[in-house]
Amino acid sequence: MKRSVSVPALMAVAVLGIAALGAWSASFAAPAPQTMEVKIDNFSFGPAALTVSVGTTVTWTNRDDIPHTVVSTDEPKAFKSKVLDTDEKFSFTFTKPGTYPYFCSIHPKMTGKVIVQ
Ligand SMILES: [Cu+2]
Repeated sequence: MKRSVSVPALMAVAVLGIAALGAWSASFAAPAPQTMEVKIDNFSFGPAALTVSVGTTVTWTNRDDIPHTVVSTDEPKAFKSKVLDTDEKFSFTFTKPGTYPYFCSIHPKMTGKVIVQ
């Protein structure tokens, strides 16, 4: 091996350079859109009341071992999920301020709300 700089060393420099460039360009990117999680477990939404800012995407995840839905109570409905089996998710992005009550259409006693400010 007569070369003063090995190929692996050059590759390492290249990888570090790309990583640094990525970090640098990420610092100029728009703030990442906010996301919030609601867990469905034991026949309840957690948290039952969630306050978010406009533009937030809320993702509901069914952690229960039976199917549930996430359906807006208002008419017309702001959002309506399909039936979510265990570990399935439903997401909705709230673009207007207001209070959005919702329930599970299979178990109507399960209710929650999202407050968008
Ligand atoms: Cu349910």
